[in-house]
Order: sequence, then structure tokens, then C-alpha cells
Amino acid sequence: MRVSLVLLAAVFASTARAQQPAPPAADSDYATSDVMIPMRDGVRLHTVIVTPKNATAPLPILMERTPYGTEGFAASVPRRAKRLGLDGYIHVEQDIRGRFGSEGAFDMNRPPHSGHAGTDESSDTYDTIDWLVKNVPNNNGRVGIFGISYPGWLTAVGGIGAHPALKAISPQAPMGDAWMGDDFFHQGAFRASYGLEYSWMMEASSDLSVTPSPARYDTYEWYLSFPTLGALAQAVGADKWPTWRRFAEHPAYDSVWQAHALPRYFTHTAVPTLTVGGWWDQEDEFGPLASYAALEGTDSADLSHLVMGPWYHGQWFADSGVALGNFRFGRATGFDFRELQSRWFAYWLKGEGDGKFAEATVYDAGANEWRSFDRWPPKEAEHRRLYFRAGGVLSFDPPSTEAGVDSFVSNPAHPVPYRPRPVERTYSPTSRWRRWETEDQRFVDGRPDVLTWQTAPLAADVTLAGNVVAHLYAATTGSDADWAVKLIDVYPDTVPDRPTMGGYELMVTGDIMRGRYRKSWEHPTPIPPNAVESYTVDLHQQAYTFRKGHRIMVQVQSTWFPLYDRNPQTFVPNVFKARAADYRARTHRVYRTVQTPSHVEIDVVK
Ligand code: PG9
Repeated sequence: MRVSLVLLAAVFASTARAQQPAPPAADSDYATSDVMIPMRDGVRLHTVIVTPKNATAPLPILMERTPYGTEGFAASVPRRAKRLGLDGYIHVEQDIRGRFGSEGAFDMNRPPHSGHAGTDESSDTYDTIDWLVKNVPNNNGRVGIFGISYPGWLTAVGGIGAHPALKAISPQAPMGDAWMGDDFFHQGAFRASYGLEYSWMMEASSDLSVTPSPARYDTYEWYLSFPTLGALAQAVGADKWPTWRRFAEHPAYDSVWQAHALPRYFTHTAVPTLTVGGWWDQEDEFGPLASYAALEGTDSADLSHLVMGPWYHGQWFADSGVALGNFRFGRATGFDFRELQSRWFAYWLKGEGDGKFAEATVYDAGANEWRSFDRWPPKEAEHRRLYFRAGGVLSFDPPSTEAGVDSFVSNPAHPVPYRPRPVERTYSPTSRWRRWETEDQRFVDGRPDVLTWQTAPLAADVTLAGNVVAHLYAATTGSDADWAVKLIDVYPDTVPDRPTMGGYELMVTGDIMRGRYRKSWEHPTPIPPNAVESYTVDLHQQAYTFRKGHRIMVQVQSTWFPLYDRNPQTFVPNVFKARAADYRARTHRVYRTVQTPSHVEIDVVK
């Protein structure tokens, strides 16, 4: 996500050569310089430095590194610095290798030490900081980094082998694991529309000058018009893009994806770290939770903290955070966050404030309140199970019968849309992409290929805080199947102060897994037809109160199209090479017996 901060021009003396004159920032209180900073292997990275002109004391540096370009950064700094409460910093933005004005080659989420002459994004960050503290006039020798999404991942890896001047980082929506739960796959199910359109946007040019152009407004129809992933790739020339080739050549969680997984190598930090994410982040919700968890094991100095708010991808940066789609939060959560972010950086980079920050600050959007915890997930949480029962009932009581099953036919020719159609191009100006996870799930009610179980209206609040995991016992007549599970808050039939929310079905959390990986993410195996197998679908975490009078609902379906590609439902070694004839309608059965009690487990607190 593009989050250029910015400030104005003052070209200071340096060993680096100015690349081109930077546009002056709109505010005369700032000066901008535009430089090429040399890395240890000689590659030079284009960097914009925006400095307050009339500082009376040395200032800290706040940096963002980005693959999305620095255009507009300098001009936006004065306004943004005010809005974010980040006045009194030298603001820096840098193009990473191979992007826009920087030299070198781009490699999507470059793994550690895999770049030119053993460089990586951590070493580029180190070299940049080293140059900045030695060359930027009037800096106080303290540097912070922040960024959202790709820049969030860059922020996190900047904390590895950190330069001694790096004093605070805030990775926000960092992609954690692109195969397990973030942008490109979820638990093995390929994110077809996102994966295609993102690699198209990033790799058809090095400067975003090519916009993905699906041939139909409703991309549901467009993706459906290709019988296979191979036909889709051929139609748009996707094999030219390295990231698409990585998808097609590495469909399983092999060493390539493992090497890209942030929680596997970002396991300790000596730099104060504020990890930030959104509960309804449609791109990288898994990343912040997984990378925070990875740091916790070694965080004896209590440097790592977490903020999770009720937000879509990056919403906290500029939005008031009062609402997401139809969902209202009762307060301006974006302002709340920015005030916290301002205090965080001021403490670590300017020595202001008392440094008291909660370990985990999470927003409960059911109760409409921030909650703080001294550990996340909270240790006092009780694991409770919501069992699938006969007649579409969901209950905390397990099934007591020997028989019990619900079934549906999943037909790849008629996949369930993941959001109401038309499904606009992901990043088009009219796209409803960023709100999709909060759409009213009634749009799929009544589809025969969506199974539903729900509780009676709750007699008391149920507060979820922590993990959510679905355990399915299921069978298919085919040899592969996807399992998408949604945990939903059903509003009461009438909501007097907001009649439009009567009966609303809000997805509190949901995710998908590809059945072939039920035993191993690395080595997929066919599902024996008609055999009852167990499947674990990680729905990650949430902090959410289901209010008295609401119902809790669970839905299971096998398609979420075109965000997720269609599973052929016939086991093939590589789904990117599946033939049209492999895509077959199959009957899926979900069991709810004493021996096979399908359920969703949630962490509940008082
Ligand atoms: N979600 C985007 C992304 C991050 C990391 C890798 C690939 C894509 C982004 O918004 O930057």
C-alpha cells in the first residue's frame, strides 16, 4: 500500500549526487533534497529527504521505504505530519531496489541475503540509515521506520541486524506469510484475482505505469470465462511476471515460500517495535498477528507491542476509522491510533512522555471499545467450542447422536462470489475491495452450496478474545476440496436506532484452506473419495463481543471466487496445470456426530 509521508526541499551537501530536482513541498517551512544513496554493493537508491527548516534542536529521522514510488511525498509531508502528530521529524522516503528511481533489481519480498552480492532489504536499510545519520544536517542520530503493507514488511525486515541508530519501528500490516495467510495464498488456496492483478501491476512495469485491465467490469465473469489458471495466464501473458511464475512453479509451501515467510526469520528484535494490523484487513491480517507472535518468544525486554483495530488494509493511516462499510464503531478509531503512534515515536525518538504502552491494544468492535491486555492472546481466555448440530443449529453443547451430516454440491462452474457482484477490479476507483469482509453475508443466504448453522439469540454477551479455529470432519466425492469457514455475528431482526442493520450478517472472521494440504503444507496428498477426514481451518484471531440478543452463525462453503481460484476437486499435482476436464462438481459432506463433531473453537474471556 502506498503511504508516502513527505516534506520539502533543501539540498544539503553530500557525497551522493542529486538525481533530479525534487518538487518543492507546498509548505515553505520544509526543505527537500533528492539524493541517490550508495549501498554496500554500489547500487544507489533514490531517496527523498524532507527537513523542517527552522528547527531549534537536532531532529530525529522518520523513514519509509517503498516499492510504490516517491512522487508526491515531499508535497504531502507538511499536511500529513500534522495529521499524524509527527511534526518535528526529518521525513525520508526511499525507492527500494529496482523500483522507480532506484538502481538494481526488484525481487518481490526478497528473502534475507538473496540479493546482489548477498544484500537484502535489511542491509539496504542499514546502509541507508548509516548514510542518513552521517549526512543529513541537524539530525539527532535517532531513526524510526514505519510503513503499511509492503512498506510494513520492509519496516519489519529493517529491524533485523539493525543499525545502532535505529531506535523504533512500526511494521503496519506487514505481509507475514504470503502462502499461509496473506496476499497470495491462504492455507494453500490461491488468491487468484489478487495474485494476478498485483503481479500484473507490479511486474508489467517497474513504475506502476501498466494498470491491470481485465476485459470485463464484473471480474467474476471475466475470471470465470477462463476454464483453467493456465488459460488465464496465457490470455494476459502472466508467465512474463516473476511473481506469477513463482505461484505457478511453487503451488505448495515449499522452501521457496518458507524462505519468504517473515515469522520464520523475524524472530527477535532489539528495536522497540509497534506492530499494527486491522481485524478486517483484506490483504494482510495474518502478517501482523504472526510476526508479533514470532517476536514474543524472545521479547524479554518487552520491546514488542501490538495494536489491532477494526480496520481494512491501512485504514488507520488517514481515515477517521468511524466506520467500515456498513459497520460503525462508535468512535474515531483512526484518530485514537494516530495519537498512540505519535506518542510511541515521540518517546523513542525524542525522549518525550512516560513510555507506558500496553502490551496489546485491541479494538472490540462488538462492544465498541478499546481493550488492553498484558499478553496476547490473553492467557485467561477459555477455549469454547461451537458445535454444528442438526437443523442448522450451532451450540456450545456437542452432538449426542451417532449420525448427522449436512451436504452440498460444490460446482466449479457456479462458484460462490466472495463479495456481492459486480466484483470490480481489485484496485479500481469504484472497487468495494477494501470493505468486502464486512459485507452483509445475506447475499449468499439461500445458496444450496453454502451451509449454515446458528445459535439462538444469545442470553448474555459472549466476548471472543484470541484464537479462532475451525475443525471440520468432512468428506468429498472428489479427491480435493477447499473449505471456507466464516464466523458471523447476526444482528437482531430489528435494530431500532439503525433499521438498515436489522438481521445483518457480519463476518467477524473467516478463512479458507485447501484440503490437499490437510496433512502437510509442503507435501499435498489426494483426499480419498468419500472418506471422512479432519480439516483444520485457522481463522486467526479476533477481539469481538457478540451482544446479548445477537446470534452466532457459522457458514461453510467451498468456493470464494474469484478471490480464490476454483479447486478442480480432482487431485492434480499442480493446480496451475489443471486441465478443464479436471474441474468437476462434487458432493461435500460435513459431519456432526459424537465421533466427528465439526466445530469452531473460540477463545472466550469474561
Ligand atoms: N498488500 C500489498 C502487498 C504487500 C506485500 C507484498 C505484496 C503485496 C500492499 O498493499 O503493499
